[in-house]
Amino acid sequence: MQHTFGTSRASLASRTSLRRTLIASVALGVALAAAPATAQAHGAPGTHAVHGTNTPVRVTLTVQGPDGPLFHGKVWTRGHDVTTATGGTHRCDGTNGSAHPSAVPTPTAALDDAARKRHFGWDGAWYASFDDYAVDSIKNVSGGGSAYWNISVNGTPTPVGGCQFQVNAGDTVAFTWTAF
Ligand code: B12
Repeated sequence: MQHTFGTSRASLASRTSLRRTLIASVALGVALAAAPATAQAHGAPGTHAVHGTNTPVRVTLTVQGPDGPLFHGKVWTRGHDVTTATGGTHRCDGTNGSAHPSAVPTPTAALDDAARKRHFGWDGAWYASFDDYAVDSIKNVSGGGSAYWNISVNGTPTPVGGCQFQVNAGDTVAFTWTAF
């Protein structure tokens, strides 16, 4: 009897414990599900944007000219239409050339955002064949036939033009004057 009574109390305690565990698990699940969404919505540096979203991201932008740095700073950016004197107005949001199915932040859009905020100019010819701009001059510095503005992200030259490549929060985007 003692044993039966003991088992019954233990069984009740076990069911109560199981219910508490279930409630705690559900609460934890809800909290975990909400946490990443909050971080992404704020675009915190160091976090990566969800692929395929155009949430503004903060990147470090460097423009390295032939005689030294022309710009270095952090910039908030997202994919958007840009306008250049030579190339006119076109999208620059990663959907260029069908590189991404929906808009994303890009290197050239980051350059454009920095240029607008810090009041400097850049220019680029539009190539319909690539659905992209060739960035030809920044702050009136151009390649002049013997150099070009190389685009790299985190130290690696992009394999596509600056409106086709996706940048993520915390990335380092560099436009570097590079001699042929
Ligand atoms: C030569 C060349 C260059 C030269 C062009 C100047 C010169 N003195 O010749 C330089 C070194 C400047 C160059 C730069 C870049 N290039 Co390039 N280049 C080529 C290459 C090998 C031949 C182009 C060519 O002469 N075509 C023949 C002429 C007759 O046709 P064209 O239309 O007049 O050619 C012009 C355009 O191609 C333009 N151009 C060259 N590269 C690029 C890149 C982009 C995005 C755009 C819009 C235009 C453009 O310059 C050419 C000369 O005026 C092609 C590969 C290929 N097989 O096409 C890659 C190619 C076009 N380049 C490419 C890339 C990625 C770049 C860069 C973005 C690399 C980088 N990360 O910096 C940069 C452009 C950066 C910027 N400032 O916007 C890619 C483009 C892919 C894409 N879908 O966007 C290609 C296809 C190579 C590849 N990865 O397969 N490039």
